[in-house]
Amino acid sequence: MFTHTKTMKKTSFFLFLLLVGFKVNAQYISEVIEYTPAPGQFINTSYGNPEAAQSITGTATGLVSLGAFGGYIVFKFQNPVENNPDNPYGIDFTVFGNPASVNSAEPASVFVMKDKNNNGLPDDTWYELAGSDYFFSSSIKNYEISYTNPNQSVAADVPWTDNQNSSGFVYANDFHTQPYYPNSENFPAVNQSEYTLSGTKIEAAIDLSDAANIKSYRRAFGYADNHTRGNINSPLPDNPYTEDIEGTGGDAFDISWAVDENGNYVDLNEADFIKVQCAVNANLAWLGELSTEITRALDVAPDASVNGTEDMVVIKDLPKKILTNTPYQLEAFAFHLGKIIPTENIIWTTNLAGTVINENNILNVSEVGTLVLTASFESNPDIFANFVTEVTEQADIEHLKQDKYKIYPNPAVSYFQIKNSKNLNVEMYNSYGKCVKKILDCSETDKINIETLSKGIYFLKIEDKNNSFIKKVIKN
Ligand SMILES: [Ca+2]
Ligand SMILES: [Ca+2]
Ligand SMILES: [Ca+2]
Ligand SMILES: [Ca+2]
Repeated sequence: MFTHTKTMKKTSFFLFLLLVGFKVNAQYISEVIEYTPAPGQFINTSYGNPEAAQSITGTATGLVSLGAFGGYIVFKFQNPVENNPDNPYGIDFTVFGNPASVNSAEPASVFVMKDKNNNGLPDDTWYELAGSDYFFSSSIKNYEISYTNPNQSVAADVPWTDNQNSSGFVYANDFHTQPYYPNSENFPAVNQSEYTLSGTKIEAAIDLSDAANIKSYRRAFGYADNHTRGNINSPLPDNPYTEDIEGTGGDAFDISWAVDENGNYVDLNEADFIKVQCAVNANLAWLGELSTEITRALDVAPDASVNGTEDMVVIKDLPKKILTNTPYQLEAFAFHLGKIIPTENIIWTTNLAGTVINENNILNVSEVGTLVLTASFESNPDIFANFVTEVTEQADIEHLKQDKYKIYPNPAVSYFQIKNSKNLNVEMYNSYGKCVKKILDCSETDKINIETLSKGIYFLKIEDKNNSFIKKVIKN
């Protein structure tokens, strides 16, 4: 808990008076200094050009897309953002994205910089604000991705390679027909053959199993375009340590979460510059790439009278389905005001008999059913988090392999077939999410006729006895 001595309170009070005289009103973004998006379906449109970047300044609600992983924007406020201990829940500023629900998060990492050399430029050290997922083993620090310009006059898939030996595409879709690679007219600083973006990549928590209701689950705290808005005229920010939306909602940030390049917390009294960067590399089927949007940001004023939950447990997501007699590594962290408590132990409990969690937090379940995992503070069992997953039989494991149902030929002209298919239900969606074909009891020998469909990208929702998969097929 934060406790203040009387003298500290007095000092803060005078500081508060000073600030009120200084700021007059709440501070909004005064200047966007740099905007370098990754390729994406909104890039080079009115949501992805230099004017869009400027639209997030001031009190009006703008909209700028950062594109796929690594795209970023750098902005400042008129005055430095203070890390004032009297700020509600420690929150110093709020960034507003546009998630419509808890299932439409497009998480971005946030970094802060002090203008140490006092030249008014963001040429000093960036410190990442370590959010809830920063410490997970699946988060990759120093992730680098290189995008190659497909050099077409219309939308085309943009190939990428990363420093983890992976490659893929930012897929073109039918919604947006302009090239997705930042063009020279809007982005003269972006190399027109290839460019590289780097940052911390967090694992996507997306669910494509229902093509009509694609989900990207919200992270616990510390990411932009992650949490829905509340009352934007409220004087209070959201409390990031509760599920509910308080005050303005949006994504609340505390400068005290700043870490150095080794992941150690650093003490910063204020931030002169703020950078927001898309932190996930993922495709959302017919919705296109996961890409952060930012609408505006707000500085938070001190109010020492505000109280609320300050402790939180964060559990790393497991798959929505897990297998019996298979080891899964569990991870959970204890936070106080968003900083890891190194001395707090996590206690795991579950609802299913035959569940073992060993001293290395390896989970093994022997019974099928709905598993509810609970992780709580050892010092206070009232502070806990739950995660729910379905446990299925070992025999299902083959069905979890995405490669099993390969589409061929792909691209296809008149028909395609589905490798290994047997008793499958297949639904075919166009890029507007409309179902254009349904096939029941599909087998590998079935040639699925697409002669009458118009050219473009389609998504197949393939369901077998146990699972559903989303596959992409191109009709030429
Ligand atoms: Ca703070
Ligand atoms: Ca500087
Ligand atoms: Ca909250
Ligand atoms: Ca968004």
